[in-house]
Amino acid sequence: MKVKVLFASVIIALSFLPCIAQQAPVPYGLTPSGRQLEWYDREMIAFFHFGINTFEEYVNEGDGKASTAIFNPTALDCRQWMQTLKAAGIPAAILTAKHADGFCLWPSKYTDYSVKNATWKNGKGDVVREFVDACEEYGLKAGIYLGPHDRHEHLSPLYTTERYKEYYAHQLDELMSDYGKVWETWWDGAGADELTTPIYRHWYKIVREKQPDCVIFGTKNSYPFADVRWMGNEAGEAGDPCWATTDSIAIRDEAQYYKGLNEGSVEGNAYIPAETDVSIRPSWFYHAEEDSRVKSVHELWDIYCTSVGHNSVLLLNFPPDRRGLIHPTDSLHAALLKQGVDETFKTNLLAKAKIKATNVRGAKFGPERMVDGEKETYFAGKDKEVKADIVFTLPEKIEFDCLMIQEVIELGHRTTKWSVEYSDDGRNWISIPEATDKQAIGHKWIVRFAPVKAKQVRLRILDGKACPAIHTFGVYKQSPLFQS
Ligand code: IPT
Repeated sequence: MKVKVLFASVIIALSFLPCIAQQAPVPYGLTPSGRQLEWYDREMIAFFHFGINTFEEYVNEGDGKASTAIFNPTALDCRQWMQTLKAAGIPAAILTAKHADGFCLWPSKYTDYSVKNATWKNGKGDVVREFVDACEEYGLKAGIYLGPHDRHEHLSPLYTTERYKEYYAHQLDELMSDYGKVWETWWDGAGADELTTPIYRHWYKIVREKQPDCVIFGTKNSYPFADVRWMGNEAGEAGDPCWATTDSIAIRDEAQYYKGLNEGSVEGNAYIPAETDVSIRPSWFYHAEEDSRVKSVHELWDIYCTSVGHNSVLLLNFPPDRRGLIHPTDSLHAALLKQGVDETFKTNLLAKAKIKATNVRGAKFGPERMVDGEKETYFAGKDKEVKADIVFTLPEKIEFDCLMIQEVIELGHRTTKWSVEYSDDGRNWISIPEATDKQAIGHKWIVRFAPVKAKQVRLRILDGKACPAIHTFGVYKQSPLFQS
């Protein structure tokens, strides 16, 4: 009798096994919030540095003394900005509503240092309004930069940090209340060291109350409230690795501080992915003398690969000129970047391969899920088995010079070491130096290398903290637009 019961329970247990194998892996460690998932999905965001500096001679950090009268764009058209972004496939944008000079692009009730006293539209204009309206018309997500550092306010003999805290809070309230949905706000750390974490806490509450979905870019003293972090330089080069997880960023040692921002930390105690801010021109604000120094399509592709392709989001600055328009060279290069990216990733050369893998969780998570181009499917290994080898065999030799891999970020950073190799006979494997012993994957990792011809490609997941969960893996041929 006892034996029969035992037998029956074994049968029942066994019949459950395939179900268990078909269950998704449980998340490992820290995972992204809904706001961070939405932010990752944008991949690129446009930055618009526009303000009173635009109307001065080669100024990027105004002293707060320039006369409001000089603000006078002759043909401001935010719809033209959005047309540039549409052609560049950029789904979100952030405007400098107030940069460090303190000049406000909207008619704030709390200062006279604004468009209210500009020559433009006889003081009746509101650039923030035109910006958010254009974003809405073109289906883009609007974001607002309200510079914490304010040189104009500092000029007042009555200035105190406490007064400024209230002044800024009122302005933040105006922007978070009166301009519709705000998808991101940007707390620049430049010049803002006197503004303490308790001050940011006060401001943070306003953002969270008025705009629950608003992503906060935070740095230095605002870091405790950050959804996304600064990535440590303004050259477009996120680290390799670039973990979404980081340790606290106390500035004990400068080199460690920048490295921490740039690379994150695999064992970090907070999930705060890196945002890559860089200008399409040498400066943040427009200067006609830089019309011939707009980053080339090839340079933009380099930046794309070390930002979007380094588990980061690219915040690319397009400074409007004195007319209030984006210069045609900037628009053209951004559109060509999109065209090249689309061409490059249009065809995953592994899509038609025969695939064999070790460590397959079950049919629902088979390795072919990495090349099916579907949003929801992915390859996963068995619980506790962190390694996997996946071999792709093509009917013919293919030539490729680029690879792209994506983890299922909802399940946390899992893989910590991976390599890609190729072969013609499945026995002798040749490594690709640029793709050997890589570390982070995250949302998207891109590697470029000299062209390779092969019939077989092997993805080796060599180490990790939990079984692999890989959404996409592909090899590609870079668009001719990116040949330098
Ligand atoms: C730098 C700030 O120190 C940093 O906190 C962040 O705000 C960053 O700017 C944004 O680019 S200062 C800059 C002159 C490197």
